[in-house]
Amino acid sequence: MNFQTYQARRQELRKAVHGGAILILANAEAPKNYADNVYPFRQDSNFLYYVGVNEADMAALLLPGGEEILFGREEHPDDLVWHGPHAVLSDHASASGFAGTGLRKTLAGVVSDLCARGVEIHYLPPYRAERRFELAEILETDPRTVDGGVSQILIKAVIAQRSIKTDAEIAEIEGALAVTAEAYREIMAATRPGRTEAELAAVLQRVALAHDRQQSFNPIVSVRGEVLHNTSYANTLAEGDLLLVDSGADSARWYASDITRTFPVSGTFTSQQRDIYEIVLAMQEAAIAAASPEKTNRELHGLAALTAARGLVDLGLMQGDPHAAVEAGAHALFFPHGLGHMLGQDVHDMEDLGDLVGYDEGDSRSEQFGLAFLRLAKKLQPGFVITIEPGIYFVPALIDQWRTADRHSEFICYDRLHAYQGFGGIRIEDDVLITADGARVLGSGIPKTVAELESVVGR
Ligand SMILES: [Mn+2]
Repeated sequence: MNFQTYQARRQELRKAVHGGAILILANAEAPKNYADNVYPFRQDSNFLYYVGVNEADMAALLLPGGEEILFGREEHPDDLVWHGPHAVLSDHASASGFAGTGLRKTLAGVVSDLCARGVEIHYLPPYRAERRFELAEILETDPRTVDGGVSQILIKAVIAQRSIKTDAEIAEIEGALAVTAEAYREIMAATRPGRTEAELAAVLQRVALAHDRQQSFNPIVSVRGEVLHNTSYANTLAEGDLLLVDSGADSARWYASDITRTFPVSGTFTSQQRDIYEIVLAMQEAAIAAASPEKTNRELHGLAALTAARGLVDLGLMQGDPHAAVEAGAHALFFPHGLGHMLGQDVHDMEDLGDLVGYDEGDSRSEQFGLAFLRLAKKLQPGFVITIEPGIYFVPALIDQWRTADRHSEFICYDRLHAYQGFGGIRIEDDVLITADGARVLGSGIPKTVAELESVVGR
């Protein structure tokens, strides 16, 4: 990716928005406890996509006539002392193909002049509170009106563009996956009874840091895999536990990766664990095999759910017609989340832009438990990169709740679930490219079958 890549992206965006000016703001540093002590910097993904510069407090303004201005901070003589030699605004402008530059503090004035001339300012939804105030200041409006003023046409144009990954972007995601694969090889080898979740989480951090990469999100490393977003690392691994690891490193250009593997702490699955594992693997394999531009992701989700229901009926944990069970939503006791999401510059790609990323206009999320958490339902297109991440979980509180309410008892064999107290959960996740006639799992492969995992865990 070079300055022409970013220029071309901006040109396409301007064409799609046709009319008005487009304002894309970089992120600011985020203070932890005082202004100079900050969280690791994460650039705004839209700014990365259209400008590609990883520096705080910048802004890009694309004018209707084709003029483009990159705004950045003023250099201070002391900067050389604190920051050493570094790229300045003119360097950033040539790296990203901007002809015009301006000081960030002049942005509000430029926008104000445009507004006075009746030029509409298109901007994207803020997801940080500071951004809302920043926009209010630039647009000379009340912060409470900022969200209502976001540009629908800009949102749709960005989604259309960022949804289709180019070869260079796919190479970035595979670059991220190479680091992630190394981290999984190391964490699997280091897993054994007596180790702590924290020690194993440190393996993921060490491998990414050794490549000078950040995590795409806070990793999950847990023997309580049934707690879906469990980011505490307080447990010690015991014989008989399953360890669920959901993590991914960023690429050099801040594209995400997102992988989940679940494996036995002892290195060998119990027969109970293996039975459930094989169902989850079958759910994932069925969805990957069916993935193509012919299908919607809602259909893939349904296929995974049906595979789960069939497997659980065979195992005696569910009963009745699997189709009817899925229709009723009974399988969601075990598979309570969506099959996956878009992946790209963000791990949940473009989630800041709302449900139009995953749902066509006029379509919306189901209200059914489980299906309501499906982030992506759209018809798939060549160039989409999605995660396919089915799971089966035994959530004691949820099982108790449903049993007490006698919920879906025609489909669920509650008496058989006592034997799964403390089982935890299993999820398997890969990153998948939709191609012209099917799909391709990205990356060079991370152990996934029972035999593959048993040959590497603890070794
Ligand atoms: Mn995911």
